[in-house]
Amino acid sequence: MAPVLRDRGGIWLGWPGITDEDNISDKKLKELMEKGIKDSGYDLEPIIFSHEEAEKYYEGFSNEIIWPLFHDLPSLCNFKEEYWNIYKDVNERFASKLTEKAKPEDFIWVHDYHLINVATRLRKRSLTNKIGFFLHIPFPPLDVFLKLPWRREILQSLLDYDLIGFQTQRDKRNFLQCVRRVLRFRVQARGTKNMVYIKNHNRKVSVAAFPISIDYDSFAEGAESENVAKRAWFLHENLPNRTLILGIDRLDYTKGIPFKLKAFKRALEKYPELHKNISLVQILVPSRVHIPKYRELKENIEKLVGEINGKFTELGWVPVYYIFRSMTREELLAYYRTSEIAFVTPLKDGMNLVVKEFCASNIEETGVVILSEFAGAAAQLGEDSILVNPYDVERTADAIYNAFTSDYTYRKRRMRKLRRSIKKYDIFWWVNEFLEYGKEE
Ligand code: GDG
Repeated sequence: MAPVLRDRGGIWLGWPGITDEDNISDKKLKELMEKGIKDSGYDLEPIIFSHEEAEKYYEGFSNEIIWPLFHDLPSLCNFKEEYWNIYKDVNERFASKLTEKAKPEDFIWVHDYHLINVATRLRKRSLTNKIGFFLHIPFPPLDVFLKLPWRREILQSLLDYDLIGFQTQRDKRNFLQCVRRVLRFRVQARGTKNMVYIKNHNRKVSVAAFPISIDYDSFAEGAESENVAKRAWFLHENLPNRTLILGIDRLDYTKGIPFKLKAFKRALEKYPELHKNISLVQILVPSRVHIPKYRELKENIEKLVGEINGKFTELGWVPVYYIFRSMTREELLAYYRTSEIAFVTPLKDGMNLVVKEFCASNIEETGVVILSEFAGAAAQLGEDSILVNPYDVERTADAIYNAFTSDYTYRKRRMRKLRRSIKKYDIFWWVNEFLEYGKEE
């Protein structure tokens, strides 16, 4: 969101990830906590949580209930009534701060599953501003959503917005089906393919899909910069005569990393000509590491990497380079620019920006994309990618081989099309679309 706010100005209200019990030594963070800061073009207003709120609202309701459920993994949910109560309290705190800060003409744009209940709280305070909501993660199908003990409350909270945006038509359809079946509301389709109206008593709620994107130019230009070119050259110099297949994922069970590693292993078993000619660079970005499920996942990933490397490594060739840390933007760009294949196989993903960033940075236009059909990005990029079902290890292994052997003309044609589409529908297009709909009566 940073490029957008820089472009348009405004106030960004959010949790900076620290609690009032943390001992903060960083000067900038201290300043942010005490009085907020002015960035170039917009203001940051912090909402600081207590340790209990961080645990039960953020890790609890948001990340142990909504996150797994909305990614179709209800068995990983930890449904607790106290999580729901504290979720409402924290949403109330956001609403209270918003009421203090918003001018009557401001458009209020609430982002993501942590804040679904904010509009309800604002309506109670009789705020008359237009309020939009964008869900960055998928919206689950009816039979999965029904498992949520607070299913009515969550739907009713969403209907307190004026505009609800989803990543894809699939998510929008799922939501509308839930509204029809759980709340028995009528849904009215309008002239355009995208927009649908729901009548919520005397208010009209608009629902549409807005596939999020990236600041394309900044990735394309960044990839061309001298520093990135040097880094990219250095990477290939150290790994000569070899195709690099790149995975960049936050440490999360939805990203399907164990399946991905199993598919890579299977490809090496099935296609010996890949030996010494391909290496997987798997970058795993630390996330939610104090939650036990995430720690277990990390151990499982490391075990699989160890097994593959133990079985296949030869002098001068390591099949998997595994990196567990965050990268600077420049490092990231160098990996994007230098890798021949993007390996993006989440089990379910709202959109997936990594695949868009890879294409934007692929300035030679010779890269190939292997993409999960369950990533939101597949709706836009599927036609020019190699689509896989990430649970299907055998066929994903074949996809690796097909990407590896695909010829220059095929790559060039498809990558050009992918880049054209991402450039046209970039992050600025996305914001304009949302705000244009937001302005409508
Ligand atoms: C949620 C939804 C949806 C990652 N590691 C580093 C780094 N990153 C940046 C990437 C990319 C972003 O983080 C990850 O975005 P994704 O879209 O892949 O995934 P989520 O974090 O799960 O995001 C997702 C998204 O919201 C937007 O709506 O697409 O479906 O789950 O931008 O570049 N950036 C740097 N160093 C890293 O180590 N600098």
